Amino acid sequence: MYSKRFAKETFKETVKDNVKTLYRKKIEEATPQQIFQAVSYAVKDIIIDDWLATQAEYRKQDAKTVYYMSMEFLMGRALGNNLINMTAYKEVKEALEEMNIDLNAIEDQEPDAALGNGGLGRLAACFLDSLATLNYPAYGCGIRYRYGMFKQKIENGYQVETPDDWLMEGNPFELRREEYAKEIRFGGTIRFEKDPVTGKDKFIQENYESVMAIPYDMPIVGYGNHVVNTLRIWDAQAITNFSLESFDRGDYHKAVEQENLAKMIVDVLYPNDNHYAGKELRLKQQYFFISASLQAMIEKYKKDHDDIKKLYEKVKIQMNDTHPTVAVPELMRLLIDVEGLDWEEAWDVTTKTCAYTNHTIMSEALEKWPIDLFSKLLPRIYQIVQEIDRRFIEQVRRQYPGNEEKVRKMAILRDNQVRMAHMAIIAGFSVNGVAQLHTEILKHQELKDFYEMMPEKFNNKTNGITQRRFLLHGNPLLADWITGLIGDGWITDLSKISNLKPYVNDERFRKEFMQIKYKNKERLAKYIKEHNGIDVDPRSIFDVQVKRLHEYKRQLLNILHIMYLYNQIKEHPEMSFYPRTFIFGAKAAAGYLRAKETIKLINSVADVVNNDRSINGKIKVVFIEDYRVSNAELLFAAADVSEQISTASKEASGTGNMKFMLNGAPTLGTMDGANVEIVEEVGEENAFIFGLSSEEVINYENNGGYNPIDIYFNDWELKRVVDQLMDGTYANGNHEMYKNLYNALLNTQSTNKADMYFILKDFRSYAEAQKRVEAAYRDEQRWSRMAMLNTACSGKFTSDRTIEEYVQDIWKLEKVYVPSGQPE
Ligand code: OX2
Repeated sequence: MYSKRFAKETFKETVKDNVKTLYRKKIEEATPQQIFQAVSYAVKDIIIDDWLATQAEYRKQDAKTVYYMSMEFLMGRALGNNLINMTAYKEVKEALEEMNIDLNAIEDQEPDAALGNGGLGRLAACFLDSLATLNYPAYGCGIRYRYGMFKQKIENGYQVETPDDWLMEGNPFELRREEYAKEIRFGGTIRFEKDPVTGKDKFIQENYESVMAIPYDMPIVGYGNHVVNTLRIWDAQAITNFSLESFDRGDYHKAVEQENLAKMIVDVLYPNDNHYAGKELRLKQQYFFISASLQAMIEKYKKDHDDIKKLYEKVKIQMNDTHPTVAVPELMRLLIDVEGLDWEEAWDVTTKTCAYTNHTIMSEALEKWPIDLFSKLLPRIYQIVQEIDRRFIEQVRRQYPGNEEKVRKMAILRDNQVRMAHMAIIAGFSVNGVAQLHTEILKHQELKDFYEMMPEKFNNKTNGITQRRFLLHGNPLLADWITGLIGDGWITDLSKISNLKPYVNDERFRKEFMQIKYKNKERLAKYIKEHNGIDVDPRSIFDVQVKRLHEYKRQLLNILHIMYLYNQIKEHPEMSFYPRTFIFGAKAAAGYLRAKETIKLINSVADVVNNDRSINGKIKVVFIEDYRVSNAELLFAAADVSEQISTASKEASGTGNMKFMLNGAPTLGTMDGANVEIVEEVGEENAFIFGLSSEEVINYENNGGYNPIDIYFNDWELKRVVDQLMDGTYANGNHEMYKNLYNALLNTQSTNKADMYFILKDFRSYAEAQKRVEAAYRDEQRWSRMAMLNTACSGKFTSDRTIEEYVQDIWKLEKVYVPSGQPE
């Protein structure tokens, strides 16, 4: 498709020229990083033509556009992915080989764009890939954090965070768009005036601080269709650089303050997953990128349309969790104060434009801003929120006369807090959960009152992942093999992967499938040797749990079980045991003590177990340092077992579970999140399910929790493991090292806070499921069938399916076909 421009010789020349102009070097003298830059500029050069053509076509067709608003976009690396989607990966690999350059090594030069924490941010990235591939006009809007997700070092078994200086060498794919800069105002006071001419109310913000928001655009390349959408991330800059005239030059202090404010706002991504910290700077970040994005959106709309009241016909705003929900009052402000609409008109537009996705029911993740903080930072926005709340309460009272309990539960402003989720639900025309089970829990538990009052808004959109990154790019051996059998239709239509099913019955194909898995395990073993210095045997079972460290995800259950197995093997050396490599990867939020203790425990168990010659290498434990998108691709491809062991009801969906499935790893998991739907697709006999159901968990919770003490005293093997947290076995004799973990399990102060994630309760069920895993793995025929069936049944879990559902039910976009932007 890009054959014309990717004519090998031309491409090679461009790379050489780039090395020359950028670095005054010959290609033979260039460092790998310099070659990465030179290659990336050559690739961007080609993308630009399609980027221009796409945007021109959108404008020509006056196409409706979705704005995906998100504090996080966990993009990972761009070069390999862009080449894949340009369908030029193999050609470029060849071209570089002819210059003695290894594309893989060049790809490794690129830092991950880690502008996200975990599932929520990676989902946003997968959605952008699918939107472009499916020909839908879309913007991703976010923040260009100076430092992304911290880099994790493991020192002496502990996590140490270091800054992620991802822009150090420059980002070859981004474009700075100074001309679209927007001013953002914080604080000050609001003066009210009647316009002498129109008689309309006017609200004037005074004594505020402001910063400029500068957009950087990154291309989002669709697969093989010439579509290039835009991820627009905003940088902040002091206003003094812009209009020295309008600024009081004498006020040096103010200038410095504004400089600092600008630097601080976009300085760093908050490294919390599923946890709200309530920091003022975070609210500044939110308002900063939302105000900038909405101003740009309206400006763009007005270029081609003059009736702002019909804005909703051309744009939809999807709010990725509550983080961007200040979009509701900000859109109201822009429509009323700037565009001159009255309240009802503005409300009509806003409520037809904004839609909200909920990603969690964890109460500690719910954003509730203290009113005094919120109103000081955003005085005009706060007035608007008050008016939204006032009108909503009136409506509740009309619908439920005399029921003040409803008002108390549903209001936006209550107990000196602004409840952002309530605002999003009240103003949004759509509220969706991210897996069937999660949406049902929202409707019947967490958001019950809202569901009863406005059932029509609620809908489910089960998450998905892009097969282009997580199979085509991450697992080239399997991708080629699948294409050889069923053709390459699966790349843009993953339902076609079910055409593998007939081959599952043929032993020859199952063997080939397992040989590829073996090669991927060798690739990972090499990575582990290089990074951890540990030898792992690719013939052992690769049992993998990679995801953020969180109590509800229960890495602790996994490691306690390993401690239990180790005790067993030590006690019964003759016991038959299939060798197992337990692999973990996880970052803990910097201030999350129990999470950090869990990392230390995993590493300590690894030290003891890996160095105990007496167990003949039957168990190996590996902690992958700095788990991120780029090494995740290696891990999914090499996994035999996918650990998805959250406390039922807590994991809204999960998306790692889908990536493992796609790469042929059966799920060992609870009936939680999207695991339920995975089992539905692949069949319960091809997964290993254990543990309490979500109903059982919710039941316990509604009745004051459960008491783990009985389990502890009645199961001596489990008791021994729990006691080993305190007896120094994994702490060189230190009895305090894991006391927070011990207390979390058995707490001591208040029993209803003991083992809140049901680890002891689910332990035996988990251990038994692990036995089933071993038995299944021993039976090669059976295992290869299970593994291959997982791949063959993964069609539902493409983000292409998810995006089509958002488009049909929520955004109602039209596909736009783009002629190649390549000059002939
Ligand atoms: C995550 C959820 O925890 C996870 O279950 C889900 O798959 C992912 O979002 C994408 O929907 N922060 N991260 C999440 O929710 C929040 C809040």
